[in-house]
Parts: sequence; C-alpha cells; structure tokens
Amino acid sequence: MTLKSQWILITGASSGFGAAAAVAFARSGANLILGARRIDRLEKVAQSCRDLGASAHSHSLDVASSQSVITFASWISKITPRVHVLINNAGGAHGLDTVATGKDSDWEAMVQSNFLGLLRVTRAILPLLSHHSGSSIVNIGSIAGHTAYEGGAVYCGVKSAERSVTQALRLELSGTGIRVCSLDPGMALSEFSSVRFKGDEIRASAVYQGVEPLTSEDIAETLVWMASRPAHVNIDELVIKPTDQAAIHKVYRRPVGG
Ligand code: NDP
Ligand code: 8X3
Repeated sequence: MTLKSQWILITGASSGFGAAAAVAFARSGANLILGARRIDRLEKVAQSCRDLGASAHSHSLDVASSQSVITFASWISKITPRVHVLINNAGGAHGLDTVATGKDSDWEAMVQSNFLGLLRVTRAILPLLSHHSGSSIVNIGSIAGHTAYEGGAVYCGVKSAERSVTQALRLELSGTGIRVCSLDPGMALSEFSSVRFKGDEIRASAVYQGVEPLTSEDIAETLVWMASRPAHVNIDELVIKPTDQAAIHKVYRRPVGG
C-alpha cells in the first residue's frame, strides 16, 4: 500500500535507525513527525526530510517522562488529526555490567526508555492512530529479546518485554485494522554501542571489529517495507541480522588486515 501523504511518527529520530527511517519514509512520499531529546540533531533530520519534499516536524521528546510524552502528543494533534504509522524506536543499552555489578541508574534508564517509554508513547498516540486498515505500530525489539547474553540481563529483559507488549497490544487492537509489529535487529551500526559504553569509542568500535554489521539504512528500508505491505498483511515479528552474525553468540570476524 502507498505511504504517500501518510503521517509517520518516529521516536528516537535524532540518530541511527530513527534518523535513517525518517529519510527513507520521506523518500516514499510520507510526512514525518519526529521526537527525541537532542532537538538540534532532530531538526537537522527533519530538514533532510523537507529537502526531499516531505512535510516534517520535530519536537523534543523524552519518553522517560510522562509529562514530555503528553506535551508531545498534544503538539502532534495541532499538526495532524491522525497518525498512520507509529514507530517506537527510542531506546538503547546502558552498560554491559553483570547483575552483580549493575548500576541502578543504567537499569532505570533502560527500563524507562525501552519499556515504559514505549508504553507511554503508545498510550498517548492511540487516540490519534487512524482506525482504518493499514495503520501500523512498529516496535523496535532486538535479537537480545530472544536470547540473553552475559552483561545483558536488563537490556535483554526490556527487549523481551517489548515482545510481550507487542503481542498483548496486537490482541487488544484486534478488529481495529491497526497492525502491530516487532522488528528485531541484530548487530547494526549506529550510536548504540557508543551510548552503551558511555562515549568510549575504542570499546564501541571493537564490537564491530572484522564484522560487516547491518546499517541504519538496512533497518530503515525494512521499516518502510513493513509499513507498506497490503493492509491485510501484518508482519508480526521480523528478525534481521548481518550475514556475519549466525546467532547472537556466534559472530564471524575477519582477521585484522585479512
Ligand atoms: P542510537 O543510539 O543511534 O539511537 C537511539 C535513539 O533513541 C536516539 O535518537 C536517541 O535520541 C533516542 N532515545 C534514547 N533515549 C530516549 C529517550 N529517553 N527519549 C527519547 N528518545 C530517546 O541507536 P539505534 O539507532 O541503534 O537504536 C534504535 C533502537 O534500536 C533502540 O531501541 C535500540 O535498542 C534498538 N536496537 C539497536 C540495535 C543495534 O545494534 N544498533 C540492534 C537491535 C535493536 P536522543 O538521545 O536525542 O533522545
Ligand atoms: C542490540 C543488539 O546484540 O548488541 O539490540 O544486544 S545486541
């Protein structure tokens, strides 16, 4: 189905998947509503969408704050009476500590953004979601929600919770025509690892050493594909990994200099 003139709302659109998705949807003729905390970066993404001919609007959004989400939703209702596609993308990992050494502040940030944030935004936007065939909610999960790894107890936990929320929401919205989907990527290049390791770029780049990871554009293209399926088709759950990542614990790495 066409995305032309549809309103696409993307949370966490200031970098990575969200920013690439905004541009990809703009190229498909859609209009954009973008939210994130770094408003200067967000506005640059919105401008790139406008340069492609889209109507694109940006507003500060902290999904960890109920008040911020309410303000964001009320601002949206002044731009458009309806949203066709909601992409719950805001989130990420903080730290790679074991449970024994984990920090409250990291745990809280992960639960707030990936889990409670997704719930808050969905609750606030549901009244604006067009109740006609073909509207979609796409939640960004992760292969971390399928298989846990050491140091990932909380991140894996919240991405696993994302799958449960997606499944419950699909049941709750049955009959409305709204599709509810989860896109669950593996290793992908973005600011994810830099955020996880708190700006330690050496540690962050080591994650991708010798590997060809997914790009944010790969994820963006997949999101556009999911949202543009015919209205009777719901991509319930889509796992996408780099070819080099046979499983979360098995990543092929080319020898340095090889
Ligand atoms: P980035 O760090 O590049 O992007 C994360 C985005 O989320 C940023 O735009 C950031 O914006 C936003 N964000 C984080 N916290 C909040 C918040 N409290 N309120 C509003 N926005 C927030 O990483 P990715 O693009 O990789 O991450 C996007 C999603 O994909 C995340 O949910 C992540 O967990 C998931 N994912 C990533 C994978 C990867 O390997 N890269 C694999 C699987 C899933 P700002 O800081 O400006 O608020
Ligand atoms: C990001 C992928 O494997 O680093 O969700 O957790 S992983």
